[in-house]
Amino acid sequence: MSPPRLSPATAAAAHADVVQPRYDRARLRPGIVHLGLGAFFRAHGALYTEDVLAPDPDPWGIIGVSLQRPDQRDRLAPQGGLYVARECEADAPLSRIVGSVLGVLVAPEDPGAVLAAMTAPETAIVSLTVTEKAYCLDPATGRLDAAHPAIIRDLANPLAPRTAIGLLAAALARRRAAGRAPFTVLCCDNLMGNGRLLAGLVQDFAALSDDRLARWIAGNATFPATMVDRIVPATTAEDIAAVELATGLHDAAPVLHERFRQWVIEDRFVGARPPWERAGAELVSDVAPYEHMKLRMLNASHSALAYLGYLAGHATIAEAVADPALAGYLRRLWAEITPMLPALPGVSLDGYAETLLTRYGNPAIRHRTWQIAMDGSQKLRVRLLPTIHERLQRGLPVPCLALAVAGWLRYAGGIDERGGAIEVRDPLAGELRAALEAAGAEPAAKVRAALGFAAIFGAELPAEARFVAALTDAYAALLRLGTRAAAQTL
Ligand code: CS2
Repeated sequence: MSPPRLSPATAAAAHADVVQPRYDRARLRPGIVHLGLGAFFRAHGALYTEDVLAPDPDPWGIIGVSLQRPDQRDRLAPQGGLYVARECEADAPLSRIVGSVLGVLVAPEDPGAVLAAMTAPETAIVSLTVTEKAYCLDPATGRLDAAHPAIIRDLANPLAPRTAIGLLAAALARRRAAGRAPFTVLCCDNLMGNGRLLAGLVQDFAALSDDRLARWIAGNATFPATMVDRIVPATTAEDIAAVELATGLHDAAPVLHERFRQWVIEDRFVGARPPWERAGAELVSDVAPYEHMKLRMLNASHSALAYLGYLAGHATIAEAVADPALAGYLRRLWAEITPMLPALPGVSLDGYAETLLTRYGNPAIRHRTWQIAMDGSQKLRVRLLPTIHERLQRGLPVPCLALAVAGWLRYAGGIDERGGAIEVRDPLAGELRAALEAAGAEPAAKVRAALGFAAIFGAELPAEARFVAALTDAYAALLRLGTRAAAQTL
């Protein structure tokens, strides 16, 4: 017989070692609206919040918003918003039932309901994890891409916006019209200077229809920067079965995550906020050095391992770092990155790198290289290219960084080392592949074709002969030697 579905009525029947919410869910008030209710937020922000919810009436329940599809709502609604978060560590796996998400709205189905939730007087924070491409950013300027089709659509439909930027601007406009204070906008995506970046995008959007609104947002709302970290692979059917076995309940939307977590938040809120520091969040005045460290060490090496690991035939990050050729490369890659990072008092970058190796090697976390390889056109310029730029400015070589970019280039071509097709997921996948095919077989021509994508590489790096040469060498080595040998040689 299959076990009962997780819901408020069945939660108490979970196995005795499953951690239950320690507060009265009926007394939670929704103070946070979260845009982009994916696995990451449910295993990170929602858990920090879960950890600080008090037994008394608590104003920090969360309304989740899906910006595209109804799937997440369809899975969570029959469970009354409850889901299992399972910490996957070989020594002591731990399952808990999470109650901080009170409900899920689907923006394309009912944008009015989303705007109403964002405009409600009790909503003090709107947080976001919507992935890099959802910011509709013009990479050349760091400002809004006003020609983006989704932005054009939202500008023409002010009552029914669908992008995160359009929703934020519309909700802030409503709050202003109602004489309410704005909310704090908490960007939790892997973008450098994410708070300031998002503030600019929302102001740009507002200015396209109402200059005074743009000024009001600039003067009244706050957009703290954050650095978020926890490894949370996409949930699979096997994960659902494992959680069922571990808890005795069927959950259609569990999340699996590592034990490690980090959340560094710029302490700049319009109004109240949950006492997240009680759960270990670091509230600081300057997040930038933490962002640099995390984006340029963790996310950069993740992307490098995703492309090179995939090409070398490794399905997961754990498999990739178990390959001595790639583990050795990883250490040399970090050795190119760390000298470019700002110092962080009390933090050893070598120690950070060692922790990353242990985290990546966790066999209980099946983080697919294919998953991390997604949207490379959006990720390279945040994770890898700034370090390359800075090293070249100081006259330093970039062989390992260039190999990571070459791995992306090989991957974007859509054919793996054994001639099999790669399912490339990227907003520029079609254009990139066409340009690479048209360039012919010569490495130098392929590199030239890729560097023609100014949205990825900008104008300066493609004009930098040392970068072009390093990338061409690395790409040629991948073709000539294969990925593992190229990673060992460079
Ligand atoms: C990963 C990140 O998918 C990716 O691109 O690099 O999601 C990474 O797992 C997180 O940023 C870790 O905090």
